[in-house]
Amino acid sequence: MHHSRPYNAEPPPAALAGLPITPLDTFYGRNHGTVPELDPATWRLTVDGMLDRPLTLSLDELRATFPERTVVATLQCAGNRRAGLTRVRDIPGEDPWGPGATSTASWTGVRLADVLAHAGLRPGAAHIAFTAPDVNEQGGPREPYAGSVPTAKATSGEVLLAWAMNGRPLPLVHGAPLRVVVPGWIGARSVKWLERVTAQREPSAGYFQAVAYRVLPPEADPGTAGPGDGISLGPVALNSAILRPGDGERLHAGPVEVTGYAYAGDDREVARVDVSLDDGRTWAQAGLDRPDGSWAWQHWRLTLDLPEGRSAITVRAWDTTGAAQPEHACHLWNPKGYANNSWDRITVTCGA
Ligand code: MTE
Ligand code: MO
Repeated sequence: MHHSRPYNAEPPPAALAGLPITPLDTFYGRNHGTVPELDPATWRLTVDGMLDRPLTLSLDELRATFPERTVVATLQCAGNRRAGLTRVRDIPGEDPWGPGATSTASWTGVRLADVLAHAGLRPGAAHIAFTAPDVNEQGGPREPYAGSVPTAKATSGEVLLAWAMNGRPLPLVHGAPLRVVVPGWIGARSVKWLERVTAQREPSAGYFQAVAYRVLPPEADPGTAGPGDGISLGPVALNSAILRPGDGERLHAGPVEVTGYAYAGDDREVARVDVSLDDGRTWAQAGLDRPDGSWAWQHWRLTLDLPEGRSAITVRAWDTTGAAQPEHACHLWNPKGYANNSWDRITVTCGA
């Protein structure tokens, strides 16, 4: 748990280990304001902007009008593994999340593509913006949560407006009655408690699109950053982490199974995962789960013969474009602490 107000909760790494689908009571929670309690009976979704036929839909109408789809997708916060950046240099005002700001669920809803096609997207509508009623309480303006994705992503088949998670009604903290799920993109774009979808020329002007969730240059002061500063984050960077054993754990020398996840965002997939016992001079290839569709993390495992004393265990992944993770967090440090995808490293101590 990072905070109860707003509610921000990170599962311990071991709770995520080995499970392709994260149980609902384990899935991480990331909120910038107070969870709003919307009444599903009076709630309506407004679809407006550059459309031929703007829509207002109840949840029943949405479900009756469009075919139901289920997608298994990982959500990953851009602040996942920020703690590794904080160890390089302090990041005031942002929580030091470990490797558990990511989880995977099977999401059921309708395709945003189908809703937009029904509403008749007009030429020039290059971005689809999402708006929710919860108000930011974590620095920056006190304004409702908003974000957007380019229309090319919004109209790809994998982007859902979801009302169910792991076959159960969407829990309130995860966005009931309806949330956006943007597979392969940073979690911030998967807007919860969705009230409005707007087709527009420009990206959302909301704080979490225009100012936050952007990679500022190291010397920038995040307190004075303005709209459009830095690099906007979209697709998730290739990443991997060790989930078991735990960092600092005491074990018996001999064979020990090491497991974790690897995840390549958007249209890339994880191609290989390697583990090193000598800080990256030599590597052994881990066994990798087959992908469950292309929107979910893959778990990996390798049995290592650990000697007595201290061992450092390092992991890195490669993706299907041949790119590998960068070695050190110091090369990635940025003032808001986003997108740390450097090699993950733990140390364990083995007794006889
Ligand atoms: N949607 C709203 N309305 N308000 C929020 O604070 N947080 C975003 C996104 N959607 C947020 C939101 C962020 S930063 C992430 S990482 C994901 O939701 C987290 O989703 P989860 O809490 O279901 O894990
Ligand atoms: Mo996030």
